[in-house]
Amino acid sequence: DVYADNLDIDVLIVGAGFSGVYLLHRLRDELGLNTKIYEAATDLGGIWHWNCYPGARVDTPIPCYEFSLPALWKDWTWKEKYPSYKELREYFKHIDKVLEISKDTAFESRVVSAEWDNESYRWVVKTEDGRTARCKWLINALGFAAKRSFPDWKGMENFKGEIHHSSFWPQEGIDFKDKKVAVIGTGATGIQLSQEVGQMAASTTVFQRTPNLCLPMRQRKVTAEEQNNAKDTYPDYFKHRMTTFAGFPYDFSEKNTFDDTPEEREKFYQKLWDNGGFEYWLATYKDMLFDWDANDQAWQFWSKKTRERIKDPRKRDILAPTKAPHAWGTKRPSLEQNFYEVMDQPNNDVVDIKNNPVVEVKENGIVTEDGQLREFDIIVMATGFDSVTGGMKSMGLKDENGTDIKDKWADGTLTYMGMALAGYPNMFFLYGAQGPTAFSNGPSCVELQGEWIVDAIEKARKENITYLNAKEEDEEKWRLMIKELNDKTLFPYTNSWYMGANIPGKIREQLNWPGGFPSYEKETREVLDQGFRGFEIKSAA
Ligand code: NA7
Repeated sequence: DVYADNLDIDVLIVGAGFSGVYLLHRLRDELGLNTKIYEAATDLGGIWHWNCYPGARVDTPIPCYEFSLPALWKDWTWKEKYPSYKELREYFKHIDKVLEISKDTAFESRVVSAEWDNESYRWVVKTEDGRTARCKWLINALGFAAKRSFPDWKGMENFKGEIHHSSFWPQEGIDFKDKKVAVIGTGATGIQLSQEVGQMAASTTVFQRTPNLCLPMRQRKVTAEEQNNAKDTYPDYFKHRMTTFAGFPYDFSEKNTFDDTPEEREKFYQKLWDNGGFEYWLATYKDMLFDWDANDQAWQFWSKKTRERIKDPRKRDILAPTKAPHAWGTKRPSLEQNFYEVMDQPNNDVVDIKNNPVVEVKENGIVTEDGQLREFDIIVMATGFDSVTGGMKSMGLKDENGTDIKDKWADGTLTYMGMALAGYPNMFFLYGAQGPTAFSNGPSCVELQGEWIVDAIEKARKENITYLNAKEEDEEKWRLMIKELNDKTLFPYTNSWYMGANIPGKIREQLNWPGGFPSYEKETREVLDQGFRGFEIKSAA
């Protein structure tokens, strides 16, 4: 019984989103290991369980945003090119039916402590309600958005209306009819939310600190027939996505921006723009994220295209200013469908809180520095997360000497390959710190890192390894590699959650592997091929 106290198993996975589900299947069904999942929520799906705000959908087109396992895609089709959280939840139900994940998942099981026992070589993991599991291997499959973040505005507790965070949305929904709504934040979430709520509420006011340089999604319905006709090509499609920079079905051009004439460039940008989605970001000239002049060309085209959609001149200058707020593409662009038109409606508004910050929340609304009080019935926080590192820092994770990971990471993040931690033997994590995480398509990244973890555990078992601990000097090398790669790009110049800059006091550093899939795969595979290079090993006699 997965809910039993004193579970004694081979592998415990924390989290039942894409990462946890994938690893449970591979470790249990292929390696035959006694594997279980602890999940804080009441269902599978990870982010797609928590995020059920209106308009929540994925920014990756199908069939890229799914597993490559034929058993899963052969009988599955989608309804929209960019599925909503509702369809994604259906997909998780489908996964459950085919792979039987739930039977080995304990729901409502939030992990509050995980400590290594140096006598028995087991992890001892405790849940909030007091159950304990002991396991030979611990896998943190928490995703990068497990710890939500709120502004610390004065007076929030005085607000008489409702306050919601996008990632803690009532499962029964919220009635926005005739309501005056404030949406705080313009990340991927804020854009999706305000685009949708802006069509339902009496008025929607977006509080924007940084404009989101959104791209057109080009959403469309997809038929079962067109998908089934394409399934012959799926094996190659899924193989190909692993060879691209970010695990998408496209990659950066071989060309640099100024290899083309201005006319050729305009044509190329227009083609990417018309294709929609992230192509304008991830299939563009290869120097766009490295060279200021090249980047400026991408910015100019974006600004021209976007400004012509907004009629109100004041809103136009806030949402799509003439001067770039940051290098284009160094902060995550959201995909929108009619965000700019919805914001342009007379009943909706946008407040520039970079120049006119919030000073206080009153019982009936929000006051900005210019003294104006705007009244609201509902405030929606789309203020994001203590991204990438927040999850693992919030589960009571301690190293073999009893030091909390918060202390290990107090002066900056250290990991080995974005999958292991020195001092935390027999533990792996994925889709988190210093992996390809934020610069990747989730399912692709999960398969890339998940495959490595499966192979590592299998190798360790074959070699009777009972203790596998990353070395500090190799963590340091990994951190340096990330820094060197990142320093060549334009990312360091922008305040983004990629750089930890969204959380006050957080160290400013690149939190993701910015080198792309092929280099990540090469580096990590070498570690296995060279006999767990960079790990301290103990084996059973
Ligand atoms: P993000 O991308 O972190 O966006 C959060 C937004 O909230 C962003 O616009 C922030 O402004 C704004 N924010 C955060 N804190 C504050 C405070 N204190 N005051 C005003 N505004 C604030 O989170 P999302 O949920 O949208 O998306 C997370 C990822 O999930 C997304 O990238 C996808 O990969 C899926 P800022 O830009 O920092 O000026």
